[in-house]
Amino acid sequence: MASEARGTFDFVVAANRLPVDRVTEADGTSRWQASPGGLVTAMDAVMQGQSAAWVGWAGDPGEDVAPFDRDGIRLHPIVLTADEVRGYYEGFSNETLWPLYHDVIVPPRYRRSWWASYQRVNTRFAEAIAKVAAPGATVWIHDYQLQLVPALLRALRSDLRIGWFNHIPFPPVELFGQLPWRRAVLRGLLGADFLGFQRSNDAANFTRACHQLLGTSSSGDTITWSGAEDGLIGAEPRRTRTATVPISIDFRSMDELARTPEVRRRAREIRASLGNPQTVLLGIDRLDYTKGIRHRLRAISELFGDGAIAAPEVTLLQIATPSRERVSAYQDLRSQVDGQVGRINGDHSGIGATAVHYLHHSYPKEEMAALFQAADVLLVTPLRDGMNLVAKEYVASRWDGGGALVLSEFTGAAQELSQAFLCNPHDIAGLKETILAAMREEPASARKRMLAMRRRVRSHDVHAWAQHYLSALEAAPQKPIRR
Ligand code: GDG
Repeated sequence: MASEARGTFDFVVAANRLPVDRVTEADGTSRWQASPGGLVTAMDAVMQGQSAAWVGWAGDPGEDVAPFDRDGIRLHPIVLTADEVRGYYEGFSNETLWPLYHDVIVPPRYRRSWWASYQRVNTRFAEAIAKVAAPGATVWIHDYQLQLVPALLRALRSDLRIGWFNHIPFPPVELFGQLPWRRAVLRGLLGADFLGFQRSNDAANFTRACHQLLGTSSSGDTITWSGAEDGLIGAEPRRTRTATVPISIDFRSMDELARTPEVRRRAREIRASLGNPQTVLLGIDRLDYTKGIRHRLRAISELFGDGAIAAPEVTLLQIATPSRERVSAYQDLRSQVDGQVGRINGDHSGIGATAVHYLHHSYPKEEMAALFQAADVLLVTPLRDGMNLVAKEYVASRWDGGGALVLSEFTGAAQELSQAFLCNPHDIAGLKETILAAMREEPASARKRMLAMRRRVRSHDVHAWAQHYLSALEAAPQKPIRR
């Protein structure tokens, strides 16, 4: 392990979580295991060969872990007490910001003690970054859990180049304005040189909120603000550039994985276990109320009820990955989905003819790739989603040009994957028609759609995303020169 460093890292990533999970072995010992995910892959590619550090929570309350090195990257754990996990993470991040930023699908809860905890933890992140960053270093902060960090960090270290990326939507000011601490959040973000968003509407919503709530001015995509009032930024007007930088996936590795003989064999095995239906419909989501699982099940239930589809010829395989299980809205959602699936199967399944196969588990990447291969139609029906990587992973897995994608208009992905079967999940009649259209599409035109979507995701992969983001951050507040 390298000696404790202070201010030597030229590139620093800050995210709620470190890119590793603690796993406990049978003998009680524990070790760190890389957590899977696109962000980790993307950051890995840009961090390699640089002196780089990652600041984040290790995932267990109260755990004081010393900084350690992994694959040439310094991991700098942030300690959260059990109270802070409740206040900053489950409370303010997941029960206040998450629903507020996803169009108040469930009512956000505004609690002053959670806000105090959020401020405290954001300060701790800023102090940790200030400690590890080298003079003039580039700092890339991720997501809604860390919105105060840009300004807090700038107050400690004005020499740094600071960027923030929003993985989730940014709501219209009519909703954002509900937040009792709305001005403090905007001021926090304006500490950055560059703010990246998934969709142009998210960037526009942010700019409008700054204008209405802070009185900033903007020209093109640059916001100008004299932030002296909070004492954090100094008397000079600051300029922050905002832009749309939609995230993506590691196309090549997903494509390669899906082509392996093991995955192909497993895909055939999955179809055989389902009784080799004519049509396998698939849903894979975190069990989250933003993902539109209930609307999807409603449409499917009606399609079975109408006799438009029937088991065993058609079956839905719904994977719902366990998520935020301590938050009550997620517990409610689980009971509702359990109930809906039970009712559909009670009404529409037969012996050896299951209408909905519902699995509340998470699976390794290989199994995900096999599920994608086994599916004729993937149903991605969120009510609101920053991007939705599952849609892009499906496209990357279909090297055979097969499969069809039903995709909600309310995802960031819909802006790029215009050849998908786009739907409005609130319109159940429309959703039913779209599902049937995807099932009935002629193979030749389905293939054309899939190949067009593959070209898009291949050329706009996660590596292109990271490069694009970093060149924008480097040039901000100017636009980067396009090569
Ligand atoms: C947020 C934004 C934005 C899911 N189940 C399993 C599994 N997954 C993987 C998927 C995918 C990822 O988790 C989920 O990404 P999504 O984009 O679909 O959704 P969120 O978790 O809500 O992510 C979202 C994203 O950030 C990135 O900016 O796109 O809009 O909400 O990669 O494959 N992976 C494995 N087993 C599972 O069971 N291995």
